[in-house]
Amino acid sequence: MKSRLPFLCFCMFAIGINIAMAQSKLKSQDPDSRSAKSGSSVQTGIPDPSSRMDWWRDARFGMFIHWGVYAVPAGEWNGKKEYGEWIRNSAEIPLEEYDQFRQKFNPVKFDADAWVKMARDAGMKYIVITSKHHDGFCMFDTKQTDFNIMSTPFKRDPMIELAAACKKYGLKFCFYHSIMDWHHPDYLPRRTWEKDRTTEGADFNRYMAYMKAELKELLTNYGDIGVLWFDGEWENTWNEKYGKELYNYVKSFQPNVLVNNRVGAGRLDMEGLTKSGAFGGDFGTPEQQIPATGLPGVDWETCMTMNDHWGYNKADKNFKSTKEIIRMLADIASKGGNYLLNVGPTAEGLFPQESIDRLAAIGKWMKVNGESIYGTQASPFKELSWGRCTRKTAGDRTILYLHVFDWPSAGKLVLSGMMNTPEKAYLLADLQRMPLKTERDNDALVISLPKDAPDPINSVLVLELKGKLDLTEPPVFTTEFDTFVDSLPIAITTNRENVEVRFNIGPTEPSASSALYSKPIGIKTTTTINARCFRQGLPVSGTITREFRKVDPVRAQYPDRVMYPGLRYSYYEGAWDSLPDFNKLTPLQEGIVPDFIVTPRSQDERFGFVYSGFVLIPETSVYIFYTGSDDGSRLYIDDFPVVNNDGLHSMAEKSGTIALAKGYHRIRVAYFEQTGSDNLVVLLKGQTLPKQVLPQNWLFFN
Ligand code: H79
Repeated sequence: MKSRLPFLCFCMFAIGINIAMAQSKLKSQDPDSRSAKSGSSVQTGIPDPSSRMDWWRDARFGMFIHWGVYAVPAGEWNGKKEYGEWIRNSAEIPLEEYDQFRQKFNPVKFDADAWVKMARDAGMKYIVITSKHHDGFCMFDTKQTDFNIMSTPFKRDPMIELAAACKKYGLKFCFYHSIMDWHHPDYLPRRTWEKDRTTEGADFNRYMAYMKAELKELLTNYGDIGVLWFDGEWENTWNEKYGKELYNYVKSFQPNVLVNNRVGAGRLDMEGLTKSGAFGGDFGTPEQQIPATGLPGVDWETCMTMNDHWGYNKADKNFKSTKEIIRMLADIASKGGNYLLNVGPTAEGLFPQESIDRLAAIGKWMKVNGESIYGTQASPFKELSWGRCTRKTAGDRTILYLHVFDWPSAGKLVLSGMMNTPEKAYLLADLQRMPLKTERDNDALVISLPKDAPDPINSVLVLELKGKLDLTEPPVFTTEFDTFVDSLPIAITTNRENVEVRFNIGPTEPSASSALYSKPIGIKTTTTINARCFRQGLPVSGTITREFRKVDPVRAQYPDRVMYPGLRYSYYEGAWDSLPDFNKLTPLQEGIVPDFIVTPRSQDERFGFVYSGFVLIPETSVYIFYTGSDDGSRLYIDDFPVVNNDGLHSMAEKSGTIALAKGYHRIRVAYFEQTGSDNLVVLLKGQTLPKQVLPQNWLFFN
């Protein structure tokens, strides 16, 4: 459906990270997939994407501020008290009536210095504030519309004051700017309930020009901007083309400004990540949720309310506790993400007292423990029963920060799954850094702790390690094949140092006396293999086990008719969300094609193809077939369903396995495209055949 910018691929992989170690500032590479720093971008004139994002990755914690004229009703309309910044839409307030809030918006108690200081003291490194929310009201001095802060009794531009305060306190100043706009006459669509707002003469391209003019002001009048945080991109008028245009436009004023993924049109719901293949800006934006696991190679930021509303709601007292917030911050950092925590100030210009209290308490914790959050990377461990882990790695040195939520009553903390013995272990809250006793219990490190936790919410323990992180990961089978026809070489690898891999043929776990792995194991019958890492006669990993099955290949077909190069195709039209039963439809066109091309058709969207013929398999083997398609596809060999890649999606690859004897086999591929871009590619891989596009000269019809 969507195409990918080559530039973005570069962002994803050419990312180096600058890590501040406990005492010294060292440069290094992250052991995760965010590594391999590229120096080449310097010559191209494009700012190095890694250094561009360094501050953001180091920051880990920022403040979101939702402030606008919706703070005047403070969440209440016609007796209902459930509203927030969406009040105009949810309570269906007509434009003229909503406009009245303007006259009542006079935040005389607004003190930019105090706001930014509260964020700074909470340990936050950036502020993202609503320059415009969905209601279209501009909280800055814009020349593009009167519907802005200068036409309120306040008559001051709070953004000028906030920009100055951010500069003073060393925070990055950032804007949230809504794409959706319920006020501008050129924005489309209208709300479904807005029966009397005509769309006549509305021109979305003119709206785009309006938004660009606002963004130009935001990027030229307020100094350096850290992030442009777009939102409200999901309506049908927005698309990837506009998104890329806006992305490039904002970077033309400030090349270093970061842009969130909602500038594009490929966000996957509130999980906030971008569909594969779609344009995703600089980082993903999970909203009100934390991903279940880390997302290697993806930058992301969870935004979250402190209570249940973004904009000020006077009745909403359902605030998260300081404990919840601090633990969420550690949880997010342990998964490699940022936390953007929201405050909804009042129409007087004050933070709610509950927010002030929580910010102060978080700040107290951050003052002691900030080092375990800033500039850290995701935990190397999958799950820790007592808390979370963050880390910093530089060269051969690693610091692990163990965030202990549940302080062990027996005074011993067990860290399973790592063989390194730390050079130092101490509590971050302990200024003396009194060494803690550590001992080894097989694959676990047992750390002796004082009886009482230094912090009832999250006490951080520091482990300083030298040498490569040695996690007790089992070895891996490198072959993709679980089945074979005649024989299969089984290769096993590990990237751990100073370990030997021992294996057993059969169901039993390997012991120190099992066979030592040195070269691929050749098998000729159905075989189960178990393998495990050992060091000095002791197991230092779990065991992997896999069964490799000998299978009979599907016999080749020998049609008695002559074979001709190419495939038969049938072409259909229709608006499908998944593959239809083409057998029940009448093709609009039929003919011969050299391979799986999707060009002989009369329209760009809403069409389908079925290709059928024979594939000449050169040698008996197990084969993996793949289809890459946008949208759905299915592949059948000799009527066996081999690949199911059905459904609406951008370019996606799926595979399936089948054992085939040498010779001709029937092949059929069904494909459909709904809207957006179209693509179909069929590939295969054999036991000795590298993965490749199914060659044209293997395809026949009769
Ligand atoms: O500014 C705050 C909210 O006002 C705004 N985003 C945060 C940062 C927000 N707008 N809408 N929502 C939150 C919830 C809306 C969700 C939905 Fe959809 C919009 C459901 C269907 C359309 C986005 C697109 C989520 C799923 C598809």
